[in-house]
Amino acid sequence: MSAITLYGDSESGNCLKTRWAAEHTGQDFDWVEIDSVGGETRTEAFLAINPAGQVPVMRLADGRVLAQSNAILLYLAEGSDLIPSDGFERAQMMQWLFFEQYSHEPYIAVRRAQRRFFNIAEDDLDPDLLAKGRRALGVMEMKLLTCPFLLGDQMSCADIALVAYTRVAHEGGFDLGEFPAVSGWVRRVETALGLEHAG
Ligand SMILES: N[C@@H](CCC(=O)N[C@@H](CS)C(=O)NCC(=O)O)C(=O)O
Repeated sequence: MSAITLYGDSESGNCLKTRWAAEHTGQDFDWVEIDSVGGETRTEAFLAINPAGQVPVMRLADGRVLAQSNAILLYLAEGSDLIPSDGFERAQMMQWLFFEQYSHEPYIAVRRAQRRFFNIAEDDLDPDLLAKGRRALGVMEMKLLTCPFLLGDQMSCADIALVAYTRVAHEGGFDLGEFPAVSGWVRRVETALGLEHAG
């Protein structure tokens, strides 16, 4: 048994962030596959691990448990070059992590989930999801026109968090062709993480 156990759904960007961080930083971990769409996050056994009923969750060998993808990502990246040593740059990384959870994931990941996993018809989707998701991609585009990664020349946790759902945004009906700098960045981050292109 590894010192780290990650409970996650391989179809979920939130969960994949944590797996990529552990792989990129060369840490051993066990992956426990949880079918979040099929209801496995709501079983009594799972709720005993995370009362919030969500993946990802990380459990350490001493029994400590951590939820929330970006908190797990930061824990796994501790001491690596995914976290800048400069205080202001670290705060900029956090800025992107909060942006991801408040202004990106609730639109891009949710629209993708509604289309891909819940088969909701296009006409029944909330139009706000497309508009607000496109706005988030526009914010990223402006930044990525000026530098290869969100903080500059070095990949950080911000790129891992934001690439998770951006690379599959087409499954949510978003056209990344409208955002060429974002498209180039997706390929760059995928290469740095050793991932096949999702497009
Ligand atoms: N803010 C949380 C969101 C986690 C989340 O939405 N998890 C989904 C899968 S992506 C889930 O477990 N859904 C199952 C459920 O709510 O029962 C994070 O970043 O970890």
